[in-house]
Amino acid sequence: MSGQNCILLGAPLDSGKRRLGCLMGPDAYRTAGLAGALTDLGHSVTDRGNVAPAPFTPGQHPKLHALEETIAWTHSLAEATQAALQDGTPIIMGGDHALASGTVLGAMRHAQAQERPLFVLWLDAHSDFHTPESTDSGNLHGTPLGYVTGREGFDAFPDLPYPLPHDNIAIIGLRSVDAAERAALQETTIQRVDMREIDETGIATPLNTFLEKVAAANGMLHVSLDVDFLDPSVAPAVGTTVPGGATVREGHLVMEMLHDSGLMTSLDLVELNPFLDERGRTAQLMVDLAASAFGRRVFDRPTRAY
Ligand code: 5AB
Ligand code: MN
Ligand code: MN
Ligand code: MN
Repeated sequence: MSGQNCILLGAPLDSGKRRLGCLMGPDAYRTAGLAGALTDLGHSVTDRGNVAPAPFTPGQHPKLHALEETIAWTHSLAEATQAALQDGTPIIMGGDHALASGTVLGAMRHAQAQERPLFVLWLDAHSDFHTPESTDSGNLHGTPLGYVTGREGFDAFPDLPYPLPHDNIAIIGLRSVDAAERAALQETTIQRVDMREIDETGIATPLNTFLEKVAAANGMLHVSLDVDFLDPSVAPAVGTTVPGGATVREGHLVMEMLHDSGLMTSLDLVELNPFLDERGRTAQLMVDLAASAFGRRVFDRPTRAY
């Protein structure tokens, strides 16, 4: 597979939590050479610049941080993602993970118009399955999977075209799940892959299980890569560090397998906080991982048929 039409969208959204810095993410990816890495692999790349939130009036909510702003971003990012999917493969340069409420919504609308099911692969230390009621922190970057699956309490957000089916979701890299999220997740068929399972079976086994399901359904696949999926020793530029994360090679293997599968139709790069980085190393690692997802490899090998 070569010659995809990669569409870069900057999403300098910083409203999903209180610590600032993710708004610098899009420019860090540009500085680290994301576009050049993709053109070197034979893809065409268009940077559509940064998306802006829809107009909003900030309010005061007793618990939720920046609710109105996050909803405004959800509207604009859904539209930008859906439009980009009509022209190629969107790569959303975040921004914190609250942006995925918008990007997944846009991908759901696009998939529905194509009469294809949408699948979501969530690479993250956290499950991001809270509702506005269940979150203790009030930080909406912990809620996007709750929103897109149609959990209660998101009435002020854009209406979903349909709730994303639990069967269409895998979360890989889990090691920090709040009690309320765990209770809710255990009632679902979401494929939940924690670090222990990765230690015991390797990361390829559960990923193959999921990719086989996507392929069998002729699905579209949105991938949401949170920096904290990776171990903080190799990816320090993130506000929510959790030890015991994926290694550099586990990250690359996931991306290489995604490339070989030919299934990925859109990609979020989220939670990079360049203010916390060390000489750009996290931004560079994220660019290198994206390159693996678009075909960078040491040697060609026979690709597995899904
Ligand atoms: B991230 C926590 N569960 O709700 C919460 O980084 C963390 O997008 C959420 O995965 C982390 O605040 C959100 C404690
Ligand atoms: Mn996340
Ligand atoms: Mn996370
Ligand atoms: Mn975070």
